[in-house]
Amino acid sequence: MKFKPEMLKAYFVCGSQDVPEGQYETVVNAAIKAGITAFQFRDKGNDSTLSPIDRAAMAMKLRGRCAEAGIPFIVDDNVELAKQVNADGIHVGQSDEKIQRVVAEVGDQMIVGLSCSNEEEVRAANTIEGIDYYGSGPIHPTGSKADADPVIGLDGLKQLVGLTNRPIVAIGGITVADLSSVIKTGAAGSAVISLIAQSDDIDGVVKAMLQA
Ligand code: TZP
Ligand code: MG
Repeated sequence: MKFKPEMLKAYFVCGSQDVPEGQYETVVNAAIKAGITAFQFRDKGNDSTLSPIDRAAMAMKLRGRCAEAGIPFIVDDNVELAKQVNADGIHVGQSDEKIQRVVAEVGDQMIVGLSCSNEEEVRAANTIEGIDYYGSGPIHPTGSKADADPVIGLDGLKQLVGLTNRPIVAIGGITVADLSSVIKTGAAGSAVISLIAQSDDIDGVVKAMLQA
């Protein structure tokens, strides 16, 4: 699937650890139905409620749902799993598998995203060919990632946007009240976990993301 910055507008990131046990598929299906523009499969080792076999099966299933909906299915961190399910994309952090290796291995067949939390990381990433988009440092404190980098705020986001021609998606503690401010910084959209995963109005939240 060819990358377009519009895919970052309403980007849902989620793993089984982010929802009540047994609800993962239901929540992701609801988000897809509501119109998310991308989905990231981020099912994390210790907190995951899925066994490795169930994880691969779930990835395959959700991969199929995204394909039906015409949105990219992006795997967090795990290049092997991304290849196994023929994912549309892979997203890695600074401490995951080296971005140069990821680009060399799957860059010609997959969308490649890289988390860049500060100026230094954006400048370094700019020199590496084959990265499609950056995920920002956390905008606000987040309860969804234990080892999150220091918060950068909307001002920090705006700074990062000014350092690159590549699209940046904002992440970290984003609420509905932030959505239009995020877009005003020049970022391509917002990536959220809890805003959707913990919502009792997934339709309303996704509409707000699309309209921001
Ligand atoms: N990377 C930086 S913050 C974060 C990730 C994966 C968690 C975002 O979750 P939430 O619930 O939208 O703050
Ligand atoms: Mg990671």
